[in-house]
Amino acid sequence: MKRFMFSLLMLAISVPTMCVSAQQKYGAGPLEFSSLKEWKRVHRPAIMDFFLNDVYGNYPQKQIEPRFELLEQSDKALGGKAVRKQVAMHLEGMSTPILLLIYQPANVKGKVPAFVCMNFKGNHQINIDPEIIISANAPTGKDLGTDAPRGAALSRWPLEEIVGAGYAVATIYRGDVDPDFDDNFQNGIHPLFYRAGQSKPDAEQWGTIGAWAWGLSRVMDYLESDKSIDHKRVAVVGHSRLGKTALWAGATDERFAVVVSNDSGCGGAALSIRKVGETVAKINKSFPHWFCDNYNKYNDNEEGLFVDQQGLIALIAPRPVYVASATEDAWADPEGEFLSALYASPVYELYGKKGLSVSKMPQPEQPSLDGDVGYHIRTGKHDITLYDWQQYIKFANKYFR
Ligand code: GTR
Repeated sequence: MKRFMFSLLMLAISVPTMCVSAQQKYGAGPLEFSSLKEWKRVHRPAIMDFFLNDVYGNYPQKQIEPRFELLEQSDKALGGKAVRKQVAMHLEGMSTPILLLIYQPANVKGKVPAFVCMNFKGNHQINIDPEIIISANAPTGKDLGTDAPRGAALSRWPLEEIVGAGYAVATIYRGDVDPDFDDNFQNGIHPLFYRAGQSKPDAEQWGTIGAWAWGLSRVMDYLESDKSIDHKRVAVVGHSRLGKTALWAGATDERFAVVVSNDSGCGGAALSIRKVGETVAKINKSFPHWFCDNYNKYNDNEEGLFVDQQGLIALIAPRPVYVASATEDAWADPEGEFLSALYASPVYELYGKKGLSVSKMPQPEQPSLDGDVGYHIRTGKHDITLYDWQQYIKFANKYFR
């Protein structure tokens, strides 16, 4: 009897520490736990559930597998330095395919690693290459686009540098997966997954960021099928809203071996609790389609968040993650981005990895590349530049070369 009472007592003591009730919160501080086992068994699932149910929304249960059609291939791209491939990813029920554009180093033996990165305005804006097929969904404007002519985003896509470093670049246009405006989820991929009678996602179902992340996973499906690419050495990179997307894709799809967030800000790497620059209420007002409806619970209520965005970074552990900021990007709260990386670091250490190697925000152009959590702040505006890419290549090289 005594023994029974003792066991009951032990149970009463141990249970509250081992399961996380809805009232308990991790908040916005460092994520420190006593063991890897506890992280994996208790905290990681609780944090994942929170991001699924209350932030980006759950992915649908229904599986749709794309059919891949190679539309075009040339080994004379980028002045002969690259092989270009263009693949249509057809989804049953969608009238237009997701167009995948790949540049990979020419004349190499063996499989190459890759950066997967979604683009803002259509594949044709990443380079002046006249062979890039323009998506039916892309904003082309008059004469191939006042809005996004060929090469409009050239500075964001230093292809020669990336391909020259031995990497493939694989990109899709966000609008091929889901348009970036509030259309009540009538266009894009959401309707493909509705149950009979459903006309928009439920409060805990995915918004547009979730859909974009799903699209990045379909790119990974393609890469797994391409024998010239090493699908075990794939980094997912994204800038700004697509940086939020890269983090979410990295958290939910463990096939991405390295994850990079460039100036991802609110709803990305930045801690929400600080309310510096963009806030949860502001982002939900301007972009009501990005997150799931439940995320509105945290408008002007950041204290109510079960865990802050450091939890998102921790979900990527033990895979290497890199967070980057820019000095003139106050809207994205550089310090909040840095602190998330720092506060997720203890989880990396539980895996025997090295977290961020600095505990104070570094000076501009002083990248912190030693740890498995990397960080830099660059001088300048909200953008993704050659300097940013050079750090991502160095960081990826640590794992892929
Ligand atoms: C801004 C938005 C940010 C960021 C940015 C972008 O308007 O407030 O969250 O995502 O757009 O994607 O460039």
